[in-house]
Amino acid sequence: MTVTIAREGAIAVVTVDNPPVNALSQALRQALVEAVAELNADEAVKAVVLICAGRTFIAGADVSEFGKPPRPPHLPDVVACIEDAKRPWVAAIHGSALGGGLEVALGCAYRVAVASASLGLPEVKLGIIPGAGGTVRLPRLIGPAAAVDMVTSGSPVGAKKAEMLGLIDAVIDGDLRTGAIAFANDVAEKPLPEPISRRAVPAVEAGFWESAETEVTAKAKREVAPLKALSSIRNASETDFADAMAFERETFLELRGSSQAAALRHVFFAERAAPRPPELSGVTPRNVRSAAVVGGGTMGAGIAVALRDAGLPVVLVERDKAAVERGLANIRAIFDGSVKRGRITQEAAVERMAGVTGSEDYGLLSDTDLVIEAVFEDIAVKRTVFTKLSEVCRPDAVLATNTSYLDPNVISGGASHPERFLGLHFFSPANVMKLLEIVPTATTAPDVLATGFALARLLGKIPVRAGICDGFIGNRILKVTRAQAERLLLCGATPSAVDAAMRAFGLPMGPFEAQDLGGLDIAAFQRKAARERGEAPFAPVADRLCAMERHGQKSGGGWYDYHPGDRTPKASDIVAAIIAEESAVMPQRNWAQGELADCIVLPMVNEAAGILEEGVALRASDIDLVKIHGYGFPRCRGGPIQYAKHRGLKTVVALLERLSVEGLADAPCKLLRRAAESGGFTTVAGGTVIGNGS
Ligand code: 3H9
Repeated sequence: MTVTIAREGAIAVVTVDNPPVNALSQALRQALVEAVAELNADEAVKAVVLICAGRTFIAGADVSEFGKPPRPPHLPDVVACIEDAKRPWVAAIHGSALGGGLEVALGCAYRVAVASASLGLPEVKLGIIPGAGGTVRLPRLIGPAAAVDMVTSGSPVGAKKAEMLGLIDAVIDGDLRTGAIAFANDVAEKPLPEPISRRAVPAVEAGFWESAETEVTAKAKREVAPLKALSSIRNASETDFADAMAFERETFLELRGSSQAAALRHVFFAERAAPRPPELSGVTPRNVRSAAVVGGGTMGAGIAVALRDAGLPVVLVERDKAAVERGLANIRAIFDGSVKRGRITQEAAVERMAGVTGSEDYGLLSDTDLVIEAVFEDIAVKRTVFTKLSEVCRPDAVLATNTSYLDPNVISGGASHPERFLGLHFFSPANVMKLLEIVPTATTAPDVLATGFALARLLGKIPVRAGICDGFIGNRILKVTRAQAERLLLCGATPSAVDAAMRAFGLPMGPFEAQDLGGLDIAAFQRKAARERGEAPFAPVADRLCAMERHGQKSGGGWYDYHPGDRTPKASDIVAAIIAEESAVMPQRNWAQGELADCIVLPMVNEAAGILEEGVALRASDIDLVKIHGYGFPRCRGGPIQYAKHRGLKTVVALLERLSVEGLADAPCKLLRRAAESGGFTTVAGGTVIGNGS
């Protein structure tokens, strides 16, 4: 870390260089205080430019320090020191000025930025609120309404919008350093603006805070920080600066130690680690400049859109002309939907569609870098596709299957150059869902595996490596969730009670509502295949519903009844009668919501540990990412393993043992027991080991 001071005539340029993102470590805070003192003492300096080296302005507090006791100088004091400096400081912003970075900029007398810069207070995404004046200075500068928007959403704004809001004083065209120095020379001659801390907060209309609270509560789901941020802004509007700062700091410190903040920090670092697994460091991925998708159904079309959104030209191959037309129509419909939702412009949709070539001719793939198969989940059909691809594609082209349940080793068997084959399991809708399970086969070459991760980065997805087993990581845990949900029905719970318990836990939908939405037939198909393999999947009620063709919303009924044209689930007498018959021999009981959630979530944890034990996942945090990004596990609980750590691994093991004695769950697996004994799961490059991990 370095902070250097250079002179450009009467302007001092303070350059922060603390890679990778100039985070405000203790050393940087200290160096900034020293720079202020040095420049205060220099009568030749008329103004100061604060600028950063590398890819961004200060991106915030150093999140890795949050688990430790705060060390002085504390950031609010650093910001105050800059605000009280004898000469005006000008923050010169490129990249992102986030969190503590923006708070430092708010301490400066002026802020200028290049057009591509973004500015924001994303603290709520980490389960905290700004802790260095963000909720106190921002409403004084841009008014409470805009401040509430920025702080409670955590979303950054671009430089143009920041200028409109009054958050920055100028957008700099051309070189930032030169422009900022010119700006500083100019303002050095003018009277100083009043420091933000001494300004009053503009008044709000009657009822503003109440309606903001309703809105923020609805959006925050179960996260605590957004509402706390709102209270802090409101407090800052109703008390003086010093009291408001004290209130903000107290709230910040309280949240910093909360379990939600710990969980969200865990997710933050897991998401950043996922795209670059240590076991692939030094492996160069193959180039992917063109792509093709075989199969234009829902998944194939979504994948094609994801590839186009990332700028790759795409060929869509289908078996005949009519299927090609249907596939292209599916793709067009997704782009049209994106235009309607305001995600892209009409022109962008036209341009992206123009980059898709539909054909039934595999010959078009002779020079394609990456082909993703997304045809019907039938092993024979998929094998035929790969035989054809083996004939036409370059030997170094990467070939991938999007299977969600079949064994990629079997799918690829017989394809030529099996080292270029792997599974890429997208989640529906593939252009929206962030998760990508990357499944190497026994023969996948390291650079092909690395290509899967590079593709994920290109598509903006969260990649997780998964080993081969029924359902990989995500769907394997989903099977346990569903089986547990049915077990509960046989012991006195109703579908609506189970769904309500899981919503209360933080899932967007309960397991029965979710099955009715997605359709019960796919899981029935998988159970049939499992039975053919000699397994005995547990789904007594679902099997009977499927036998009656109650496949969910699409067939007018599943776990619930639906009135035509209405998706509101209604308790079903038919389902209740089946449950009563199936549960005749089981002891019935009254369930509290928390017990219902435990009975589903703790077996998920156990399955996750089993997945680690078998090496199907390499890192506990990977499983957390799978459940958060593919299955709606609440982010503020950090994923199943992080949640288990929060509950205490010993407690989890004890509860699972009790459930297993009652016949309500499997006994805890060996790895989970060992983790409970040794204090946690920890990860080393290449795999998970047991130890005193965090
Ligand atoms: C805060 O400021 C609280 C204050 O209000 C109060 C204080 C009193 N700390 O994302 P990338 C690492 S809360 C530590 O891949 P990009 C990251 O782990 C903070 N490390 O880069 C990764 O490490 P590695 C509010 C951080 O170019 C590397 O940097 N600020 C931090 O795609 C590259 O990260 C935020 O929440 C950090 N704050 O995107 C900003 N940030 O190379 C969070 C990043 O070892 N950061 N790292 O894997 C971001 O949004 C993005 O990193 C950013 C760059 C947009 C800046």
